[in-house]
Amino acid sequence: MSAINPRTKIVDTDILVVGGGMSGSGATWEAKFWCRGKCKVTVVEKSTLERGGAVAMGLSAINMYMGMRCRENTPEDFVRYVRNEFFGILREDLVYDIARHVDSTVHLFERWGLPIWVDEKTGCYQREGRWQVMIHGESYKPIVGEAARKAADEVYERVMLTHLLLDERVPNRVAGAVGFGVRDGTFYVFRAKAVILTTGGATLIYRPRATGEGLGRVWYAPWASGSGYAMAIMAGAETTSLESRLVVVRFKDGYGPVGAWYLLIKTRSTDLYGEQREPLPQDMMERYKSLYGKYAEAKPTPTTLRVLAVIEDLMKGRAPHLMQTQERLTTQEAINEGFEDFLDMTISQVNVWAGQNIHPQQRPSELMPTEPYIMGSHASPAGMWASGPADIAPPEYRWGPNRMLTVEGLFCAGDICGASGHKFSSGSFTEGRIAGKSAARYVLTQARDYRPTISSDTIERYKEVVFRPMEWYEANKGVTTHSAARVDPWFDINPNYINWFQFMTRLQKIMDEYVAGWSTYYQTNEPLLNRALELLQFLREDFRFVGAANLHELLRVWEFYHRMVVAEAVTRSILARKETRFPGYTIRADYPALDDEKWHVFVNLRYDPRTGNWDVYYRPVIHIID
Ligand code: SFD
Ligand code: AMP
Repeated sequence: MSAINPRTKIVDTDILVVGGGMSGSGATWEAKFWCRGKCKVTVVEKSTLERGGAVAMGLSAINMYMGMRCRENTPEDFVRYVRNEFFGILREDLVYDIARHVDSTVHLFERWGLPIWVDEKTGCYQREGRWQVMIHGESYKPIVGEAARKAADEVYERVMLTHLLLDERVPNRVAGAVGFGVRDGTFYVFRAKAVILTTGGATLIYRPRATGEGLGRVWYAPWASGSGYAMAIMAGAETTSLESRLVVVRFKDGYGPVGAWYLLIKTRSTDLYGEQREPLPQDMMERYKSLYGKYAEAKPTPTTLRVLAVIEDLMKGRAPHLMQTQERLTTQEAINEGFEDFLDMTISQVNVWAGQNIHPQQRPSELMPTEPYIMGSHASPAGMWASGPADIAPPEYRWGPNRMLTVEGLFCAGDICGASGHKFSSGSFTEGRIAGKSAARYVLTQARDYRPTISSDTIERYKEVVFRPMEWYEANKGVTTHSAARVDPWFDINPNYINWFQFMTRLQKIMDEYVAGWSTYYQTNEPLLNRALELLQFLREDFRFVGAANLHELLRVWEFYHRMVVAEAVTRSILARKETRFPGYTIRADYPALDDEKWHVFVNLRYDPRTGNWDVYYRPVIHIID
């Protein structure tokens, strides 16, 4: 290394938790408990524990709570609900496992100081809908993050991890991870017996609707960079259900969520001509039944179909879809609830109201389907393929400790674990607890005598790889059009390097136009997907020309590298499922109907880190709840 000479810090630990968001906090907290002083737990977060992750801005509801102490729901009820949501494609063992433990997590949050609304008549939590409870949640993440901070043996913040390390002696075994300090440029090497990936989902793989003004404003967190998926894929772990990208209907431009408006405040939404889409009109329902079979009739209407109805209105010129807020904001209580919903969770929506003179008490607000996100915790099951719990997982779903991926010693939770969505914030923390407990048992038993083998050559090689974009920039900055290009990456023209912004723009254009982004109304077909793979290959080749002027840009570069890896996996997964299973999310225009006889299976992928080849696996869907 010439111009850049970062110092190296090597950290030895037993359990490495990558990401300190909802699931990472749960994993840290629970792992520490089960270690009982006999193993070390280290958490690494690219921002801070108190404001890291999707819950950084706060939330207004906890979307997964059974209410078993009030006899409201059972875990079995929840599995049936999620089964309908995902048109039958789910790992019931994983969903059930979270459902049976989630209530205790919510009670912990309350004990730690999170204000949860209580229904004075029943003494139970105030429901938003059947599965959701209301909170005053601006400070949700600081409360949860504090628990992780107090539990962890060591906390590294402002450190972004970029690659997992595989053991050099034991095949297919994780040995740690590397990354860099985003503030001081230290090169970090973590050696561990178990690694838990909890880095959340992926936004900005697809071109967002805001491309100039409000650039980067998206519903899910803009810093959700798909790092955990990418690192696991690059290490050879199996993926699942990546063809099911999440698209949700949101208040236009501010991306305010709709749940509280429909379920708590009971607001209607309509197309431009006042026609409601819930319940679906008869003609729409008949058409959906002929295309998607029995799933179309599920109650409540599956999210994919609610989204599809809005997309079709857009296509037919019946837009804008409107949330008729003025019909319900007629009492002070409803006004308070409506405003608090956004002030707790998506302040930008209130800014849009203020900036565009929208009085929600007087006129409706436009709704819009988002660009696609890759997530395993909301109403989509995208993610990694994990081993299930010993007591309920069938043998096909159990090859190691609970939540271990197909790479030995590597665990997942939250958005990263696939085929088990609808966990939201509470379920993600719960799954983190499950993975943390499982990893603690693993390092104290099976992996007790394991010592990571990582050579100093490997460490030096990764150091070069990680900082190469800064080296490349230093070597070529003399011929740029803008010496202060950092301020305006659009106009930074250089014959030898591209910056992170240009790399991002190219990725988003490919994904939007070829892989079912919003500009094609979420539709694609086989030739488009194959062309996308070709263009992604060129993009991957050009990664060697990406330059980073400083550490902040280096962070952006690696975030978009991770997104590119996920983009390729998503494209290959959509290609591999020759039907339309999740219609409001991804439409295969060449196979527009659902085909349960042939395609009641998981679509999984594996990238081989030695050969660079991808394989597709079709895994069985086994239903274990009646
Ligand atoms: O209404 C690295 N979510 C909601 N959940 C609810 O329970 N209720 C709601 O009301 C929810 N709504 C909602 C939600 C999210 C957002 C953004 C909005 C509204 C506007 C969903 C939950 O937030 C979500 O399910 C969980 O947070 C998922 O948890 P997890 O742990 O999988 O992801 P995370 O919390 O984002 O944490 C990831 C962490 O990893 C860090 N990280 N660290 C080091 N190195 C790297 N390479 C890293 N990459 C990432 C991140 O910084 C982060 O801290 S509603 O709309 O549905
Ligand atoms: P959202 O605000 O859209 O993220 O939704 C929050 C929660 O409410 C999630 O659990 C959704 O599945 C659920 N939800 C949102 N809208 C509806 C609806 N119209 N019917 C049933 N459930 C909904």
